[in-house]
Amino acid sequence: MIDFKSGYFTMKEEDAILYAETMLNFFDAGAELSCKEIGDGNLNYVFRVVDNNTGKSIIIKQAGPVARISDEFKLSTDRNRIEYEILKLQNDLAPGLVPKVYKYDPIMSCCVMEDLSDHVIMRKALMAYNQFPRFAEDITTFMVNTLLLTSDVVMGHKEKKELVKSFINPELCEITEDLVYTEPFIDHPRNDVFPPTKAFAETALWSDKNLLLETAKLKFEFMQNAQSLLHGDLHTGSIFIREDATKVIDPEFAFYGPAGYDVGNVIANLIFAYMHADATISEAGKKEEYKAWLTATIVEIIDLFKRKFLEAWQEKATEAVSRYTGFDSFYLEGIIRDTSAVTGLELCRRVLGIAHVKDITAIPDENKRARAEKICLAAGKRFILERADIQAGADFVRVLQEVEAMLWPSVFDHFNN
Ligand code: SR1
Ligand code: MG
Repeated sequence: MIDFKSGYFTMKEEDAILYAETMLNFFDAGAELSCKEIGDGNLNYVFRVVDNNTGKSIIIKQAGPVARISDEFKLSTDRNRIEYEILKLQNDLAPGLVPKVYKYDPIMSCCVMEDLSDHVIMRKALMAYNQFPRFAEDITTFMVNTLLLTSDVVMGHKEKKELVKSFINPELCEITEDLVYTEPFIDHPRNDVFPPTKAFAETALWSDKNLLLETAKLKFEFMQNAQSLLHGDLHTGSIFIREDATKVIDPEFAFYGPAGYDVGNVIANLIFAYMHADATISEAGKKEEYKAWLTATIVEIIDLFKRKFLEAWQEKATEAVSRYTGFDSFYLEGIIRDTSAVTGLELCRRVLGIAHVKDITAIPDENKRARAEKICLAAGKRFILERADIQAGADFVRVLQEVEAMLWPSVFDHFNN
């Protein structure tokens, strides 16, 4: 008989059923349980356990000892504790915007949480050209509440330092330091470059010493600036969405870092959706309408984030010097500068590095995929280099559209498609 108390092992679907039956007080005695492993991320196993009679369901998420994407990444299963604790904290800070968590099991390194199967993963929904009118409102509330309220501006400094300690996350931070800030900007053996994009990466990125220098500065900003308790991986695959609801999931990369890291990830991943729509919608009117919704959403997110951030600062700041004239705007400018830089880093790393996004890899036409990738790289480079001048929502869209206009499909591509 399997015992979940004597030591860790990686569960299979049948183990997750037994776990639900023997370790949780969730299903009725006569429940007829079935289970499917539904994880599609790079790291963990996600079991959905359902009572076939009532439809009642739950998620058991287990951290494995190595990443699913590659067993090169050996990772502490403590990330599951981080995920559980931060989801509880985020639910206090931004109620209703994360799933409810019910239990953390330090032996099995699993946590048990609300099943959100009535939502869809946002990346998939965007790739099917769906629009979400509430998203900008919800994600800016989530980001302002989780980022500002965990910073020294609002939180007592001793309490904040306790959180810095308990969310030290060295292995997952190392993944980001390597995969986001280092490898994509050199011809690194772990990169996975689409062959038609390689020459462009060599000329536009890898041979640019100034760009390398800026990425070095940004990497040290990421490692040294314990500004806010970040989600740490806030891409559209970490968001469950419905027309009337937004739920942020998967905060296992959480740690104290620069607030712009989260905001930049959101913006870059909307740009991936934009490039996917551009390459795959054939009807011109529909394409322009969908791209216009995405650019309006990018503008709204940046501008609303700034507005809500300053309002929350007025209402909630406790730090003695925080009300000196101009300090709030100075502080926010730094976050938006970092947002621009991280938008650029994320755009480059998802194209060149080991961890891709489906928005780009699922573009079936090779010429169109290569064009989308080059736009991401060229725009990414500008978001990094020009970060000091990118402050309004409209600036983000301007850079994207200027690059898009420069890399207009050639006459040759038109004849080929
Ligand atoms: C080895 S993990 C690769 C990527 O997947 C996660 O979602 C993070 O984005 C990480 O960089
Ligand atoms: Mg994830």
